[in-house]
Formats: sequence, structure tokens, C-alpha cells
Amino acid sequence: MWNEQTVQVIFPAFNEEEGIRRAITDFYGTGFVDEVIVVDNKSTDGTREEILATSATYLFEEQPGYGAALTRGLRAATADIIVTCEPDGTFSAKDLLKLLIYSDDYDVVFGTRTSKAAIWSGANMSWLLRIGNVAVAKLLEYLFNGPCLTDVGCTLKLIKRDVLKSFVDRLSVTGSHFQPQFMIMCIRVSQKVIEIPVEYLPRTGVSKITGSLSKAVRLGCTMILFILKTRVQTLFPR
Ligand SMILES: Nc1nc2c(ncn2[C@@H]2O[C@H](COP(=O)(O)OP(=O)(O)OP(=O)(O)O)[C@@H](O)[C@H]2O)c(=O)[nH]1
Ligand SMILES: [Mg+2]
Repeated sequence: MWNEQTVQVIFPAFNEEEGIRRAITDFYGTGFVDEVIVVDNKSTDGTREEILATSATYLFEEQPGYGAALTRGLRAATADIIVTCEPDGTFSAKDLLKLLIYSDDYDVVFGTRTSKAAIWSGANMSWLLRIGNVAVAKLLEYLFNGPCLTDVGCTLKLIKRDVLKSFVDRLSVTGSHFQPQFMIMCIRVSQKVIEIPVEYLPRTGVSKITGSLSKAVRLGCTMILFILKTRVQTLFPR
């Protein structure tokens, strides 16, 4: 609970057996979380067993993809405050408090992993990945008249239920470029959106999205095309 409001944390999980239990325990350990919901995206390792050994709620998502898993969790969420995160050790449960404090004044709080001082040694945030993230975030910021944005891939975000419910049924990106669509929808429905720096730690387990340079570049291009296409579509509403 935070100021009389219920708090749920959603983790998308695809083969995260190494870090999932620790992530669940850490978030419950903050004392602010009423429920952790983990969306198992057809994991083939021991992720399911690890989740079931905790008090987290287990959901199964058949459709593969980072966006599909997150969307499933967001549609199931019922709390006043909903937080999304990854169970791969890259985020610190301590940062939940930062997001909650901002939620007193904002509807949506985006984390950013591109603040140099908060990037831990060994974290997967190369110079190129950092600059690429900032550049794509600036494109989104300027085209959609958003707040200062410096990251388009950070899963650690907070959103109030009323804002989420106004667009959750329209989320359609099932793949790894889910975040720009989520961010655009937030910016379009609320003036009270802010981005804050969060800690970015080394990963536990195997990287699935930005671990290789070619995958990261391809994802960056997909995000740019998505942002441009969405901006054009907003000029000609159906
Ligand atoms: N890639 C991928 N991730 C999924 C899927 N379903 C759920 N996830 C989860 O989504 C999160 C993002 O994937 P990551 O592999 O951590 O990708 P990333 O955060 O861009 O980069 P690294 O943390 O450096 O690997 C993780 O928690 C995954 O377990 C899926 O189908 N594909
Ligand atoms: Mg990750």
C-alpha cells in the first residue's frame, strides 16, 4: 500500500529461473507491494516452478513476446497503482520508493536507465545503447510533445489505474518495441507524466533482447519506424 492506494508489480518472464524468485522477494520486501503478478511467457526452464514457490500470482501467456507478456499483466491488473519491472536482476526494488513518491504528483512515472551515474559496472548499457536510447527517446519526445525523455526501453514504470484503463485495450504491440507504444499512449492521455533515473544493474541469466548489437540496432530501427508511423496516423485519425 502507498498512501491508502493498493500497489501491484507486474513481471514479464521468459526463462528467468535464475533471478525470478529473488526479484519477487525483493519487491515484497519493500513493504509497499500488495501483489506481484508474474506473466510466464511459455518458459521452458524452471521459471514456473520458481514462481509457484513464492506468493506471487502466476499468469500464463501463450503468445510469445515482451509486449504480449506485459499487456497480459496490465490487462489483469486491478490495483490503484501498477508498476512494471523485469525479474532479471537489472532493476533495484529500492527504486520502487522513488516511483511511489513521484506518484503523489504524477499519473505516470517512467524510469530511465541512461543516467551515467546510475549505470552499474557490468550492466548491459554500452555507449552505443545509451546514445541510441536517448536519440530514439528524443524523437518520441519531440514528435508527441512529451516530457523530457531519455529511454525507450526501460520496463520499470509506474502508472495509475484510471490512466491505464483508458487505453489498455488498445495496446497492440506484442514484440520488443512495446515501450514506445505504451509511452505514446500515456503521453496522449495525461499531462502528468514524468521520467526519473533508476539504477541499472548487471543482468542475471541470459539476455533475450538487447544482449547482441545487431538485435539492439534492429530493435532501434523498428522503434523509429513505429514512432514515425504512429505520428503520421495521429495526423489522419480515422
Ligand atoms: N525477449 C523476450 N522477453 C520476454 C518475453 N516474454 C517475457 N519476456 C521478459 O521481458 C523482459 C525483457 O527481456 P530482456 O531479455 O531482459 O531484454 P532487455 O531488458 O532489453 O535486455 P537485457 O536485460 O540486457 O537482456 C525479461 O524480463 C523477459 O523475461 C519474450 O517473449 N521475449
Ligand atoms: Mg532485461
